[in-house]
Amino acid sequence: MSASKPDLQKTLDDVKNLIDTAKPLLEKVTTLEENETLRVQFLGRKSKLTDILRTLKEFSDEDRVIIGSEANKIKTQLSEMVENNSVRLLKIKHNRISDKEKIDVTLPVYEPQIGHIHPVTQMQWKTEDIFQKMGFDIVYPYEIDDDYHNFTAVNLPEGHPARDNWDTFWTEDGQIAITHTSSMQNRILKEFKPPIRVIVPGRCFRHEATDARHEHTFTQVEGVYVDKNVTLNNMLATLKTFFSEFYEKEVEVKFTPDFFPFVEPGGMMSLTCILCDGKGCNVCKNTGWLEILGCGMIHPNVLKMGGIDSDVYSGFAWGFGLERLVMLKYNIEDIRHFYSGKFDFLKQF
Ligand code: FA5
Repeated sequence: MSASKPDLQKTLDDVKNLIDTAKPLLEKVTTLEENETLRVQFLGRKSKLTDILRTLKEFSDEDRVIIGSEANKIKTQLSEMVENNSVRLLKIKHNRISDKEKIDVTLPVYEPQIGHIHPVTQMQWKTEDIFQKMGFDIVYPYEIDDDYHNFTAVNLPEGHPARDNWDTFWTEDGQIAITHTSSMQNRILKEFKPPIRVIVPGRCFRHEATDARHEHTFTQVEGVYVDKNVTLNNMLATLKTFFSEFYEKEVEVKFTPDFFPFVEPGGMMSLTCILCDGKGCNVCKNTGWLEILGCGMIHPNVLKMGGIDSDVYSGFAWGFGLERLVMLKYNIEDIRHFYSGKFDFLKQF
C-alpha cells in the first residue's frame, strides 16, 4: 500500500486552527500554573505544533517552506503570549500591579526624557579643545589636596595674610578642598620640562556666601606656560586667541596690575564686553570691558619651588572661572542656576 500523499491545505488549516484555539485560552489565563499548562499543550514536545513540524520532511521542498514559515509565525505568536502572561502574572504575584489592571498595549508611550551634557561641562570640553589645538596638555587637579600645594608652593607660606583671600574648607585632618587650580602649579613645574604648556580645568571650593556671581563650588581653568624669554605679551596673545575662539568673535584683551602672591607682575585681564561688543552696557557698567581673570608672570619663588631655574626660564599663569565665562556667553544673570538642579534652566542648553 502506498503512503497517503501529505495534504498542504489541510496542514495549513491545522496550523491556523491551532492559533484560533490557543489564543482565546491564553488571553484568559489568570495563574502561572495555567499558563505553563497551555505552554506545554501548544508549544511542548508533544504538542500538535511539534507534530506538524515533524511531518515537514514528507512534503516537497516548496510546500515545506510554506508550512515551515506559517508554523514558525504561529510558534512566535504563541511564545510571545506565554512570555507576556508570565511577566504579567509574576508582577501580580509580587504585588507590583493589581490583578484588575489590564495592560492596554495600544496606549501611546511616554516620551523618554533624554539627558544631555551640563552647559559648564560642554564649555569645559570646548575650552580643552581650543587649548589642545594651541599645544597645551591637560592636567586635572586633586579636589582634596594638602596645604603645601594649595598655598605654600604658590608663595603663600603659613601665616601669610593673603591666604585669607581664599576662604577655605578644611577637612578634620588638615587637608583642603582646593580653593583654586593653582594647587597644581608646583606638580606641573616639577613633572613637565620646559617648554611647559598645561591647562588645569577642575572644581574649586570656597567657604563664602553665595550670590549672583559667587558659588561655593565652581570651575576654574588654570594655565601654566614656561619657556625661555616668555613675556606678558605672549600671555595676552594666548588668551586673546582663546577668548576669540571661545566666544566665536574677535575680542580685545588688556592687563591691569593687581596683586596675587604667586605672580609678579600680577594682574587682572579684561576683555571687550561680549554682550555689547565694547560699546557699553549695564553688565560692563558702561566701560566696554569685563574683568575676567587673574594672571601674571610666575613668581621666581614659585619657579624655584618647582625646580625651574628662574634665571633661565620665565613663564606666565592665569586662572579663570568657567561659570562666569559661560554666563557671559549665554547671558545668564545668576551663577546659582547652574547647580540648582532646575531642569527648565538646564534644558535650554
Ligand atoms: C585665583 O584663584 C588665582 N589662583 C588665579 C590666578 C592663577 C591668578 C594664576 C594668577 C595666576 P581668584 O580668587 O581671583 O584668583 O579667582 C579666579 C577666578 O575664579 C575669578 O576671576 C572668578 O572668575 C573665579 N571665581 C573665584 N571665586 C569664585 C566663586 N566663589 N564663584 C565663582 N567663580 C569664582
